[in-house]
Amino acid sequence: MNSALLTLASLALAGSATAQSSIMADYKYAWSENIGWTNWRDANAEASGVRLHPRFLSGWVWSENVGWIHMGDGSPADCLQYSNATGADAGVNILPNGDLAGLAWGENVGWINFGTAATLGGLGMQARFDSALRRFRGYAWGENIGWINLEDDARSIRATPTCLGDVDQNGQVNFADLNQVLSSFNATGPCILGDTNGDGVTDFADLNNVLSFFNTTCQ
Ligand SMILES: [Ca+2]
Ligand SMILES: [Ca+2]
Ligand SMILES: [Ca+2]
Repeated sequence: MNSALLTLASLALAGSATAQSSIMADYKYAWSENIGWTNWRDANAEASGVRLHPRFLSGWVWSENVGWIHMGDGSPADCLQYSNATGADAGVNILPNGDLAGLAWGENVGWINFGTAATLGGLGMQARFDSALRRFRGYAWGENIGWINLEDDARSIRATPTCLGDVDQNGQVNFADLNQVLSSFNATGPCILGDTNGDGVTDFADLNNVLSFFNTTCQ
């Protein structure tokens, strides 16, 4: 194989490892009463499907009936969570208790609200991520499409375990990630590369994330 081809092949491999959907192949569909099935994994051959970050989601959901739904661009303006104050910084966040919050954008159906705790929290049916079961639950609401059901046990959306130590998101936890944590150790504030859990500080919790996932190949 000539070197140009080899370079292309390794670039393609690196690309797929960098941004692969974290939704499980057997648990990738959710149902909406008005738009039918939505697929959370397969956008762009899984490279652009929904991805779970410690405190937010990113990627694209495909609906056969209404097209693309964008969960967020993976880069909140403050590096911590989407503000949802402007369309450019909109997306779905994960709150500390697992409840989802914020807005997804459907190219043909407008805003979809994942922050349903105020409406459905009393019933325990708010849209949320159950980190023990690794599955989404509850209901999201779109003004134009009604409910999206994440609660159906037969057809649930589940995520592979998050590889928290992969600071540079290249699909491997290795010395490069360890180095990022050590070189930003004790730094506080947004946009710190070594902050693996997105809590605004690089500390022992982040070091522990790298060490406990060390040499792991991530999803
Ligand atoms: Ca952004
Ligand atoms: Ca890495
Ligand atoms: Ca941290």
